[in-house]
Amino acid sequence: MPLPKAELHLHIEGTLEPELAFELAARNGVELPYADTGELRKAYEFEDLQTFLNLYYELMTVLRTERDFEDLANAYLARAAAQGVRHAEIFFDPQAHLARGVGMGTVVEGLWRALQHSEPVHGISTRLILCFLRDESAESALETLEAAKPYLDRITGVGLDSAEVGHPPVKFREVYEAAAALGLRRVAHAGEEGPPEYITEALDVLGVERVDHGLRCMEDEQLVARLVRDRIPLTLCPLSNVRLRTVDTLAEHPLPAMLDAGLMCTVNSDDPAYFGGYVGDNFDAVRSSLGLTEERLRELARNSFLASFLEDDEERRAR
Ligand code: ES4
Ligand code: ZN
Repeated sequence: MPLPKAELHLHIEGTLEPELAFELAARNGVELPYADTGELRKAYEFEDLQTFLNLYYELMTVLRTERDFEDLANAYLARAAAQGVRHAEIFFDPQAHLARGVGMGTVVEGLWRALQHSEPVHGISTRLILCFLRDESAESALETLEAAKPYLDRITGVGLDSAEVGHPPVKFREVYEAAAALGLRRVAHAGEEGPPEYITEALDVLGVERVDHGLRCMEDEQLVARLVRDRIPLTLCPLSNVRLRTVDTLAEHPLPAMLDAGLMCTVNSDDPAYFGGYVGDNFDAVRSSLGLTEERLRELARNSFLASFLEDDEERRAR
């Protein structure tokens, strides 16, 4: 039996497996510039975050209808359930779809069709987190939040993702203030490729409760002390860091040092279809490459529930 766990850093568009991409391409009459899944898989060699994002945005053009988003989410939930996931807080990138003429309603309603039945079918409770693309303008983020207003009963929080360097959190101050005023929870990617200052800024300016990645906090002792003191959860994604060359090898991942420093770490899959594994595979990988003890692994699983947006009673039931 895999350890029961919550997944807190998961881009639903990053769960699009090559087989489903080709199936949806055929269903929707979308041409992909790859002959077959084998040829597509050869494109999964990334230099950095941007080279990955190029493929991520290209492939997601096959997602067009509510049914496509429903099928995508169901495929993820089935795989996650098999790896012990009991709760999932799922990111989605509406701007990447709105730009292609796919409406907010299509995305949210489609995902909802799967999430609605997730507890009875997969044994996974879920939340949705709408992410703003930080390489798009602040105005575009505000328009996106506006477009989400009819669906706020289905959306728990907002996040910030896509190309980090050159797009500091402060750019999104206004939209995060508006999101907070609407009662939305706040998270942001920070310190993946960007400097530790972006983590500080996400906390101070955006008011985030959780930091996605946060890996580069280790370059700033005072920041580490603050994150430890305030028990700010970090959603780490070890296989993602290796594939995007944020760390050279898994054996050199700072996770053990981060746990030793007292940081509240969680382990997640990020974009599992692209980075070589789902969340259980990330747990297996850190166990074998980093020699984490069973107690450490249980701590990571426990942290995932504590760091989630579940209420206390729901959280106890889930784990
Ligand atoms: C992402 Cl790994 C990563 N980083 C930033 N933005 C993203 N969107 C999807 N995956
Ligand atoms: Zn991410």
